[in-house]
Formats: sequence, structure tokens, C-alpha cells
Amino acid sequence: RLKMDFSSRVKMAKNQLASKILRLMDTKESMICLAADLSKTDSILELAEIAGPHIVILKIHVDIIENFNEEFIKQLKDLSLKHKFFIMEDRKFADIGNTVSLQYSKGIYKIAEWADLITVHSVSGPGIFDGLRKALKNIPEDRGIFVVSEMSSEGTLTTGNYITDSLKMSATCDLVAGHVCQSNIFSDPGLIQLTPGVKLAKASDDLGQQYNTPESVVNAGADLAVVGRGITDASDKLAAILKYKDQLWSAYRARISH
Ligand code: UP6
Repeated sequence: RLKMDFSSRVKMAKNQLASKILRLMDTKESMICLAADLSKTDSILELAEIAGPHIVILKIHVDIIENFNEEFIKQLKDLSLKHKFFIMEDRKFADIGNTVSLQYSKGIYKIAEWADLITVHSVSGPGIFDGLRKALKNIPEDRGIFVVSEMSSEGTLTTGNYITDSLKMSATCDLVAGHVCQSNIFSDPGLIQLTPGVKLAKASDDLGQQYNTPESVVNAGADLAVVGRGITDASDKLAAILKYKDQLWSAYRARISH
């Protein structure tokens, strides 16, 4: 996988949305999944307007938004079509099939109706995929899942057998577009490695997050890098976005040419 370019991996993806993501990465020359962890709808929309042309995925945590409303989703969707990016809700579903089915489709957020992509923990077993699929019964659009197989935080329990079992469990589900992980844990070129914990300099925060540089995460197999505070805390956000975009893309060019 690591030596292949994104465009030749497009046709190898079992999940339709994974194909589209790989194609978009190649067209935009971008590997950025922007973590817009902001609590006001206006701030998220403003950031999406600036970042939109340069990113592949805009990732949100909808449950941290203080003034959530349906108009926000409509505006975010419009921006995603205008600037061509996909929307991910980083819900990290982790319950039994029946419960995640309800969490995905019902409540205030109705995530299944608007999120192209979601994240899912494998801890509860394969029934979680059946539950999520059930919630998509009346949703005609392409949908994809990123399985959280290895976390970025210090002391995480996602180690050893958990990782290999998580990969095995996800292998037969065609909703799976890829894995959230820190290292090159799978070889299937049809799956996408989404790696969080990325900053221009190796660092950590005071709550256990651990950061690696764009170059080192790409060398460790990242196809998409999740960048949050590295961009949202920058005074010039566009400049920060372009810097991450360039550093990631150069590391990718070097990765496939070696
Ligand atoms: N995230 C991680 N680590 C994981 C999985 N997900 O940091 O293992 C998510 C966080 C946050 C983003 O929920 O939205 O990626 C990282 O943001 P940051 O760059 O500001 O640390």
C-alpha cells in the first residue's frame, strides 16, 4: 500500500466512498482531514469556507456545538459541495448494534442523514456494523466508516491483539473505508489510513494527546492526516493549512518514489 499512488488505489477500494476519497486526494493533492473542533456553528462554517478548497475531509464533533441547528447542516453541506470535501462526524460509536443504530439515525442530530463518514470503535464486536447498516436503510447516498483501531493518546488500550482483531473484524464489512490508526497496520491498498495526532513539531498536550510531524506520520503509513489545533489555533489559518498540505504531500511523493 505505502508504495502505491492514490490514483491506482481508487479501483481497489471495496467501499465506494473510499474510492471517491482516494480520487479526491489525488486531484486536490491533499491529505488533510481537518478537525474543526469548534463549539459555534459560525466558526465551523467560517473555517470550512477558508479550508474547503484545500482539504479532503472536514471532521466535526457535532455534540460539542452549542448552537446546533438544521440550517448549519444545510450550510455545511453546501460548502462541501462548493469546495468538494467530505463531512465526517467523529462520533466514535461504541455500543451494541441496536443502540448505535438509534444513535446514528435518531435524536437531535440524525447523523446518518448528513455525515458522509463516521468513526466507530470495534470494542463491542461485529454487531456494531450490522446496527449501523440498519440505520442506513433509507439513505441512498454513499456512506463510509473509519474504524478506530489504534488511538493516538498516551496509555491507550488499543495495542497488540486489539489492533489485529479490530482489523480482522472489519475486513468483511464493505462500509469500512479505512482505519484510524498510528502505524502501518494493514496492507490492503483499498483501505485508507487516517492518522490523528499531527503537528508541525513533535509535541503533546496536557491531556494525553501525542503529536507527530506530517513527514513521520506519512512514513508510518498515513494516507490522510487529521489536523486540528495545529490549524484552528493558528493566527493565519490559511497559511497553516497550506503548510500542512505541502509537507504531507512532499512526504507522500517521497514515500511512493523510494
Ligand atoms: N482523535 C485523536 N486521536 C485518536 C482518534 N481521534 O486525536 O486516536 C481526534 C480527536 C480530535 C482530533 O477527537 O478531534 O482527532 C485531533 O485534534 P488535535 O489535532 O487538535 O489534537
